[in-house]
Amino acid sequence: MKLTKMSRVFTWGAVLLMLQMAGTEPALRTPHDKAGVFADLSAQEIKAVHSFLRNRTELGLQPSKKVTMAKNSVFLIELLLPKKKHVLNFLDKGGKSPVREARAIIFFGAQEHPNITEFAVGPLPLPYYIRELSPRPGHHLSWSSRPISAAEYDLLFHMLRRAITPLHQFFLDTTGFSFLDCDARCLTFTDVAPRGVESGQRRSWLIVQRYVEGYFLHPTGLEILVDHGSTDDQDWRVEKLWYNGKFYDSPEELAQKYANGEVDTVVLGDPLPESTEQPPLFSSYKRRGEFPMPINVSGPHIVQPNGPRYKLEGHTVIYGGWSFSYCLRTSSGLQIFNVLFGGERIAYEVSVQEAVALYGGHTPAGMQTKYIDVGWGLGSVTHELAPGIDCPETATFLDAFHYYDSDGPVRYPHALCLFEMPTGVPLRRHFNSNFKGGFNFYAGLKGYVLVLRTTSTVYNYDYIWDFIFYPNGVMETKMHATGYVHATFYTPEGLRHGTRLQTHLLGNIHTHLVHYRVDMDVAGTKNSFQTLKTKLENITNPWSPSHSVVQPTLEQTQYSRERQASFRFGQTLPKYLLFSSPQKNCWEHRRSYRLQIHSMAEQVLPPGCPEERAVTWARYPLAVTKYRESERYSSSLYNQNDPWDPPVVFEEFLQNNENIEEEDLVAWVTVGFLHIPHSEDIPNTATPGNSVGFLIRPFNFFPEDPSLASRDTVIVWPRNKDGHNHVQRWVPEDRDCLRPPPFRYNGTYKPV
Ligand SMILES: [Cu+2]
Repeated sequence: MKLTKMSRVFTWGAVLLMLQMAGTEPALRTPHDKAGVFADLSAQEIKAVHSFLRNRTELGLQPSKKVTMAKNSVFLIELLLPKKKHVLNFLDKGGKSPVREARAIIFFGAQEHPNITEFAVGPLPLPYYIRELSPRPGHHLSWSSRPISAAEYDLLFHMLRRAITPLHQFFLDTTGFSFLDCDARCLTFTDVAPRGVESGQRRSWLIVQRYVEGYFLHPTGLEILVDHGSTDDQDWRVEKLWYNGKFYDSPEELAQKYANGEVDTVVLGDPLPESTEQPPLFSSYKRRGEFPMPINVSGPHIVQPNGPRYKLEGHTVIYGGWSFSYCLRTSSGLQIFNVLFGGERIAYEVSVQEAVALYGGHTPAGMQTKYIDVGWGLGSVTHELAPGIDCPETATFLDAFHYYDSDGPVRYPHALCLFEMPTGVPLRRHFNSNFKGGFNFYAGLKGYVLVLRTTSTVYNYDYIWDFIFYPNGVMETKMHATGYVHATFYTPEGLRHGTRLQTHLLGNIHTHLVHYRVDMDVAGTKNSFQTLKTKLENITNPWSPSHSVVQPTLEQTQYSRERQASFRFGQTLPKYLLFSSPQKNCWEHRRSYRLQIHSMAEQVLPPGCPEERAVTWARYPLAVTKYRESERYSSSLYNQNDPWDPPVVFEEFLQNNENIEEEDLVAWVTVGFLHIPHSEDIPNTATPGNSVGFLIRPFNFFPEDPSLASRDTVIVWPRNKDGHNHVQRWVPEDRDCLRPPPFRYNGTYKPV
């Protein structure tokens, strides 16, 4: 047994040594061709599933774009992941390839009791069966929990235009904009969620805004509550209005009171600059102002003189010691699978599960807002990345296909990018002084990382999602928040809940929280979880007994049950969170990977408050559970619009309090930050300081730093007899400077 462990350790070392000596390409082979098992559905596969469903006449399907709620339509088609045991059997044991299936969500609106049903459709690429996927036992997907669709927005606009006709003059007088015959001076709205106060409701507060560049920052002071729960849009009603601090029961009441001079109105100035001499709109990106030292030339670029140093084989990425497969899941976002370093598995899956933003405010829309973004198509809003801005020009840009509220696959060009970049800081370096004005040697390993990136633009906000791979076996995930803040109309009372950002604008306080699933497989699926911390001891100084020594000692805790390994916010999270294999390294330490969390998140909602049921994962910066197929996702498309009775309740994953020793473990990580908007959030929240994430780092996993295999090391030896320093390097010095490709950006995404 021991021999096997030792031989594994030494084999890897020997491979490195052989590679350095032989100067050849790495000989390690991983079955990349097999990784197609994780690949997102292709456009052809989506089409095949869609046409298979359309041909099932008993489903009575109609196009999604048909502007009615009373229809049956396919809302979403995405990959249905096979069971992990089947995938591992295929990848590791030569078992048969798991059946490829799609998950299809159908909204059955054309019936007396409308419902949502999820199906498995397979086998791909030529499907011939359909199987209902049941939600958790005892739960059914309520009709009101479905995400909003383009058809529903169409109907909402129609209904709103009709209902608020009496307010036409009021709008013109107070905003200069309107909903009718408006041309360049139109009003629009932002709807907030959750939509109501209890399960079964679909009552949305709409913030009426002037439709100008950055309209999110142009509330008019009017918010409207609309009940749009019925499948017959003729039943939809304006229930209430709020204008500048006061509630009104109907548009007619507000119009009448306005005509009577009984409304405390705020007349907004014209937001559109009349001439080019005037400064641009405050919500615009257009340049204004001047730096003390203006810069008039373009900045540094990344060049790859020898082309990319990573390889992309289908959906699998190979880079130095790393290999992994990626998936851009339409519903929830970026996932990576089968993460290997040096041919050994470290994680089976690392994936984004949910992103929420929970607000406070004085206006009804402000106090109502609890955005749970998977319910807004978090994984589908992956719009085009700009070379040189969103990713370096040298990046490989990858398209994505989503079927979300459409009638066929939609191509999102350049939705993902993959690139290597210099970090600007050495991975390791040392100046070995001879303390006589010279050195014995200098050595450094250039800092490079590989980044896989996508973004989600959820209306006003943009999330940038990164998976970052370092050559020393460290992997990092990061979420940067940017885009427009969610803002409401300024009233003096609003200052309790935010910051005044403009004459009529309040940036509302909110907390961003992101949930990740980290299915660690540290050298196999049998892992344990333990923490290390320090404890001070006060002992008699052994070499000076009249004195004492106060020093830290190591304190290790082994966790045996899920509840024990669920850390609440407010509780101190030990600094060293270790996922360990039963294998030991040559020094008898368990081969482990460490989870290191970078976050400023806190408990936002008290456990048990109504909407908190949808985000019970947000109670825990870290919870460790035993792998279960029924616990693949901590949230769902439906948690947003029925947070009171959601189909997925993370807390239930912990209820059976399973054993977690020598088991297949999953770490669930919550990261986030409190965002108190400030004037510099105009026009947009900036990425510096607004990123959170975590790292997984080897801890006694390798016999030594595995980046020793990198050829980017440079060693300088002091002058020899001829007076020259000797520079030792493993790749030729780069004297070229290739020009990057010219800037290109398209900006469209189209059905295919
Ligand atoms: Cu924010």
